[in-house]
Amino acid sequence: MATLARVDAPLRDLSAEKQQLAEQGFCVVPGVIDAARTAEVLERLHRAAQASERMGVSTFMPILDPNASNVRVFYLLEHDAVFRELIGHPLAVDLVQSLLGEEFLISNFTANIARPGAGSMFLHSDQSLVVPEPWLEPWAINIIWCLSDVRFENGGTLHIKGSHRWTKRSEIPANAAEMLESFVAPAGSIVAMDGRMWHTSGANITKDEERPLLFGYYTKPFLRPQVNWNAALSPETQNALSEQMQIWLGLGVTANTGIAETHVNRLAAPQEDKA
Ligand SMILES: O=C(O)CCC(=O)C(=O)O
Repeated sequence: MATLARVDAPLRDLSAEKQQLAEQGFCVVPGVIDAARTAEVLERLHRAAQASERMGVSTFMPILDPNASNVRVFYLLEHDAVFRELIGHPLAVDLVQSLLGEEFLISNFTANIARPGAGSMFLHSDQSLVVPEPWLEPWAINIIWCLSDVRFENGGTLHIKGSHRWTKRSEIPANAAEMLESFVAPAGSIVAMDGRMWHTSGANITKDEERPLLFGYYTKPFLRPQVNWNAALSPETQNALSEQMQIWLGLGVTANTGIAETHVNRLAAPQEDKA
């Protein structure tokens, strides 16, 4: 197996991007991984898609996509170490914490490869999938890894500017579909998107361009993750994770109750001040 080239850009000052994320609900950070690493991650994604089919986990999800030109890959964290690195990438975590605060959980990590002929899914916000309205604050964020250039023609994620301010379904305008526009980002970028932003996948109208995106989904720690990582990750994978990653995945006995972790640690600590 080829070794992974660790040539990520060093952590940078993202003040402007964080401000844009807070105010406008999204930001694009180009050059997070270089071309060689992007190509390697993409190759591993294709291998994961094939492995998924071999294991009987279909990459076509009729409840999400209109046809099989969208290739969905679930359980990325189990498939390959490279995805375990990306989900905890310091730059991604920096953006997540800027929106959600220091404590968060990794709720999901999946891929959507939109191949030529892929069509749009339904309009949604990811926060609305895990929290009932009203949506008053950002409790979720997507970190989207762009493994190709992303633009309207190849199915770039369509989003509605300002929609992260909609607090209820009744605020979605009747002409919402006309308000959609595509993210534009070069390969190797991260697009960070507030979980309240309404969006959908674009249609890939190119002849031969694939649009592979990875969706890292992070939430406030009091929300139940979309994936039960205790069930989805093998014991080998779980044991290989850092302590920090185990906490972010809610794998400990206290699962997703961050504050309770502190209490448990206190109870387990020496009790000399009790005398
Ligand atoms: O593939 C995309 O551009 C968007 C996918 C998405 O929003 C989803 O799967 O929930």
